[in-house]
Amino acid sequence: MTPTDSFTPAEDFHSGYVMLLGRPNVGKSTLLNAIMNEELAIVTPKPQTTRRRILGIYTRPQHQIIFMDAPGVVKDKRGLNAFLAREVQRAMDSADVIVLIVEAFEPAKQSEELLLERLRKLKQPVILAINKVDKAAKPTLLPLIDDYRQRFPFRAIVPISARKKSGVDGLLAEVAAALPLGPMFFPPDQITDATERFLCGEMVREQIFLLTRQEIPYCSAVLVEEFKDEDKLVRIHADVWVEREGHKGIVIGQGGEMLKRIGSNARRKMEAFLGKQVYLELQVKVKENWTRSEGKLRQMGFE
Ligand SMILES: Nc1nc2c(ncn2[C@@H]2O[C@H](COP(=O)(O)OP(=O)(O)OP(=O)(O)O)[C@@H](O)[C@H]2O)c(=O)[nH]1
Ligand SMILES: [Mg+2]
Repeated sequence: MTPTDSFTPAEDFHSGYVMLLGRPNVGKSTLLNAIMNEELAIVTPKPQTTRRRILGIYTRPQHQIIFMDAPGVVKDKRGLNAFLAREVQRAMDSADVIVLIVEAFEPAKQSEELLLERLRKLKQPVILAINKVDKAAKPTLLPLIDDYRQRFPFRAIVPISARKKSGVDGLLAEVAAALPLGPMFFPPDQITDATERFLCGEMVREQIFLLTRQEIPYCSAVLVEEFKDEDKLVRIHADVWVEREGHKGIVIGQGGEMLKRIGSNARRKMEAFLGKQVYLELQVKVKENWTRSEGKLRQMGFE
């Protein structure tokens, strides 16, 4: 059944917030999308793609699982990274269950050990999802599972491939079994807390991540200034903020070529998502060193 079918919630309904936790690039957002069967969160090959936590609300007659996709955990805690760390902490604080995601083709690293140390201080059950098994050599998987089992009392360990959507049902079953009894927090047909406006801004940022290089993705932010749903058309104006004049030139590109590509790719995704024609206008603006200034970060909504 689909979540929009009407149903009567079970008497022993379970619900709760489940955080997807892990280093950057391990596949948290890919997993959220695989679970929801929707492209909710943007996914790119570059680390630190996700900046704000978004919810994926998975409702079935037995339970409502509210997944939180959050930024990856990084050591540096300055500027924009301080905001990312706060987003991680806020999600952790509100989680009933934590799913720690690691990569199957790498042995546990120092950075994971630091995460485990943090988790040892918490009371919530922790489930380990070993992701990207499609990329790992099979014989390495069992020793890796053993290694993690010895490091931490995981409630369950589930190998998955978020990209190939394998193992995801098994993970869902483990998560559902760890949920407390609880009410339906959101209407059954609501799948996220993110607005269309925010998601369209993310689609622009996704293209910046995919099409530009070096520091550009990390010093760019997209703010949707206008989102007008007219009869047959959605009119969207977004500002792309960068840190320096030089960055502005790169994002615009020769003869405006780069900005045109970013815009037309993002617009196509928006049209598929909104099911309507989109008129998209992008403007590139400079805010000197915004990723390093507390005041400017606040002005841009990174609080
Ligand atoms: N081979 C393989 N690649 C995967 C899998 N899951 C995710 N990826 C890839 O890993 C990269 C990062 O995926 P994301 O979902 O953006 O990772 P994330 O953990 O959300 O990253 P941040 O938001 O930067 O913290 C992308 O190129 C994905 O396509 C998987 O199961 N197998
Ligand atoms: Mg992500």
